[in-house]
Amino acid sequence: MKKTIAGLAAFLLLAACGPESRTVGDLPVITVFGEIEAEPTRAAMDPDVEPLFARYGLVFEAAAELSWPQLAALEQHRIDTDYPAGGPVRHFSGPLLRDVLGLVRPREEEIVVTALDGYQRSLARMTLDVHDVILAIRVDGDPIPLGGFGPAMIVWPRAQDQALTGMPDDDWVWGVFAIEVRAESTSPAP
Ligand SMILES: Nc1nc2c(c(=O)[nH]1)N[C@H]1C(S)=C(S)[C@@H](COP(=O)(O)O)O[C@H]1N2
Ligand SMILES: [Mo]
Repeated sequence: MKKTIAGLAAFLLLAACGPESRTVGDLPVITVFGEIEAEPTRAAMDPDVEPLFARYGLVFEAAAELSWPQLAALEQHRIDTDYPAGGPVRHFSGPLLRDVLGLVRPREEEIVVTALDGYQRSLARMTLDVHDVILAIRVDGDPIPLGGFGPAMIVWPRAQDQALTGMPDDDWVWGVFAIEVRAESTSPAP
């Protein structure tokens, strides 16, 4: 009898941890969509229940989601740098942005990063190969909360990489929650 109950408990535990269930710790923090090779982990954007994606025009048929632990499992890099520019030096850490993209295997050369407040920047993947840009998930050692720079922030090694000396803060995007991979947009004819 004891064995049966133990067996049942084990079965229920397994069932609860099946692929359909998620714990808070596995909650996706970054949704990557567009021209990626990775197996999708979710279906199409649903405007009825995903108002933030809808508001910012982030429409997709499928996407790969990345959780905080997945980002933390990649090799972590630390960047000590001023932010905002000329302000206090903070200690940011997280995976290289190119390693994050490595998880989803981009097929195209441009990424468009969208933040919780709708701020959006596009970056060439080549730039991320040349400079050790990170997707910071910790600042001064602590996970970055929502309402602060979280869930993740693009941080550049401007104090370490001479080519970045004096760069402005425009491409330092905090509150990153979505990344689209797409073909590089050609500039409009003059
Ligand atoms: N999510 C988000 N990130 C952002 C911005 C923003 O408006 N939203 N502004 C950028 C710019 S242009 C600068 S100068 C710095 C600081 O912007 P802030 O002073 O408006 O926060 O953050 C950068 N990252
Ligand atoms: Mo700015």
